[in-house]
Amino acid sequence: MAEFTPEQLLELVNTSQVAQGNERVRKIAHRVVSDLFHAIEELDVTADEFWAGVSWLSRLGASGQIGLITAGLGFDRLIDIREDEADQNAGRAAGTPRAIEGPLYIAGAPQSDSQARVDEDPPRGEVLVMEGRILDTDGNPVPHALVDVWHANEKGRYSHFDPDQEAFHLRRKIRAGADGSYRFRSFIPPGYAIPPNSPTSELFTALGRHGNRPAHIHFLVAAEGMRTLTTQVNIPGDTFLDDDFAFATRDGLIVNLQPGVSPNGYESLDVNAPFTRARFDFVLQKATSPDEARPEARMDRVAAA
Ligand code: MBD
Ligand code: FE
Repeated sequence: MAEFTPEQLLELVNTSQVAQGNERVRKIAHRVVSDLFHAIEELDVTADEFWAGVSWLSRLGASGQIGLITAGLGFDRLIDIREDEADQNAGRAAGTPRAIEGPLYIAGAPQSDSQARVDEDPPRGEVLVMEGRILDTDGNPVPHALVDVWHANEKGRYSHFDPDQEAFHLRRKIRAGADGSYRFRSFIPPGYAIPPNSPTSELFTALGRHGNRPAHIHFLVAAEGMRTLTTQVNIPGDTFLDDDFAFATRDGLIVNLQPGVSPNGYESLDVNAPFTRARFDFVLQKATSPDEARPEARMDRVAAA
């Protein structure tokens, strides 16, 4: 018989098998396909609507913006909320809150010891030095952590995703000192907005949503024996702090800015005039397995070996 009701077809799709395959992938795929079948039926999705959706997904994939959509539809934050819950249940919720990596990380930024100048002359905004220590949850310094930092340029764009910027512009890795200290100089970045005339903006327009993020700076902090921390800090006062299109901002991650700090002691960062400082300590959990201490970003972690 090759005539099916929708339920018969779904059953066939979900049970067809000539080899074992991967049980977990089968389970998840069956659930997602079932939910989509049912959504199409219950919402009476038309053929044109379905193919418009497939066309959009095809263009989305080609544009490299899938990670923007997962963030904008809340999936990235959902994953973090679930990790927070798992931590809570395991009694290990302490430390700097995690915040989503976002889709704009690039591995392999230039590395230096203790400090870095992340931007280039002339400054493209208010000069900022961010400094502090990497600590464990007992308050002890974590020696020689690797602090990978990245942020947007003065137009809210990220290098590697913007043809107007040099490779690794505003991306640096800093090997913190034996006492856990790090510092870097850059400028206070503006917020981010999704690219106009893109598959992402197309969906957001149709949803009646904006695509703005408040000003922020990203971090991936890794150290031997410690759980790798992915987080972001936010610049205070931004109008989108509580209206982030990626739902990524969190309490405890809004830095305190001290304006007018004397440049004494900051000459090696080319700071020669009063500047704005943000002091921030990153608090890492102890790793419970080597896997937790892997210094990779989210996709690199799961890339085929
Ligand atoms: C960003 O800069 C970002 O940090 C996230 C999470 C999503 C889109 C752009
Ligand atoms: Fe960002």
